[in-house]
Amino acid sequence: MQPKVGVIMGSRSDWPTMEHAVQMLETLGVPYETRVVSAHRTPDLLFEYAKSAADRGLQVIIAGAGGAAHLPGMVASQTALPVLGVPVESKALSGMDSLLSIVQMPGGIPVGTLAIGKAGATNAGIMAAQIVALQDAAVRSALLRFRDEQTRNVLDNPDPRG
Ligand code: RP5
Repeated sequence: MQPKVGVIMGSRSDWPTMEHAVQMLETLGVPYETRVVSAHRTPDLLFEYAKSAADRGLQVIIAGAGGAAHLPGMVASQTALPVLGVPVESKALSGMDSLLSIVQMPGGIPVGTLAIGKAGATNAGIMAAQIVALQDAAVRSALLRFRDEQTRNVLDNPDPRG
């Protein structure tokens, strides 16, 4: 199926975080592609990927990076597609460096920045599906089912001791 979401990350070392975005897209039935694109190590690929994304049928890009996390912002500078940024938890600064690098965009070039780490990647997957769902009834139904199950799971298990 034609991918609607691009999930990119600065390094293979980001995959343990970014796989949570991919898992949500699979759960919600959203076609996606995933690959490593580094702002610093493969800048030409970054430009080529971002510039061609819309013409290739992508509707949203999820970009995860850690440390000096320039990938989401630079991708956003080269496409009018919505870009969701996931700050990967870095060893040195626990992801605060990633978060601040991604969230402090100058006015005019937005990146929708999620939380640091697994929760951020998970929510990036859900939010990308929400954007796709604006024009895709099957994804909308899957999202509503997911939310219902999540609610039911909490209500059916009220005792926190198990
Ligand atoms: C960033 O540098 C990547 O997004 C990664 O989070 C971080 C470290 O990369 P590696 O040195 O592990 O490849 O570009």
